[in-house]
Amino acid sequence: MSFISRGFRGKRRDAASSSRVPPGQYVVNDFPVLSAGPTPRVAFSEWTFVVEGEIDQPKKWTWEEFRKLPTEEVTKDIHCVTKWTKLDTAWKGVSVDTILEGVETSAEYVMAFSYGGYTTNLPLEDVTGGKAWVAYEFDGQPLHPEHGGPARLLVPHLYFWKSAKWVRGLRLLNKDEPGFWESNGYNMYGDPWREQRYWGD
Ligand SMILES: Nc1nc2c(c(=O)[nH]1)N[C@H]1C(S)=C(S)[C@@H](COP(=O)(O)O)O[C@H]1N2
Ligand SMILES: [Mo]
Repeated sequence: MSFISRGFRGKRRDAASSSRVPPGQYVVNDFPVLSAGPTPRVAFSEWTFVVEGEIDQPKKWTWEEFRKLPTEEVTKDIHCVTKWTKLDTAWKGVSVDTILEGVETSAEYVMAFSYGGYTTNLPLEDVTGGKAWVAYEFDGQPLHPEHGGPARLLVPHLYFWKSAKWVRGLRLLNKDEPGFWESNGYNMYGDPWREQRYWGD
């Protein structure tokens, strides 16, 4: 009997989590590191974050100024295009809504750009409305450099390559342009629920 009930519990757990796991993904418990190049080491004293492009007055924060912005704590599932999904990741950071507060722009897209040269493109709609953060803590600790510290973009509803590590700013654009991976075969949008992994998906 105990064998049967154990099996039953196992299936129920799978069913509960599979509704959170996009097609083609599997759940991992560790936190893999995926970087296209070496980890840039950015000193807090040198770090700045900027909003530029289609904006009258670019906005810029030092680390000290940025840390004074209102923060949010969020717990989200993340999905990498290499097929791992990590459930319930806990972050603290600044909502992109806060960063863009008061900004008037005709732009419909953003290019996130990073220390080290990485870029990734997103519709403005996908980084506003409570969908994206510039995160600087993971699991209650300062974000480790390998995972993007001092700060990274967090856009959990899209594949994780959109969550630019070591993010340095957002460029507001009228026209969608491919970022680093999007120029190298990855999908321009990257919705994990529609398996938009590569060009043509
Ligand atoms: N600057 C930068 N950001 C990046 C990447 C990168 O190579 N450079 N890789 C992306 C990819 S493909 C993934 S899956 C995640 C990996 O984040 P992690 O190393 O914290 O797991 O970061 C994304 N952000
Ligand atoms: Mo990835």
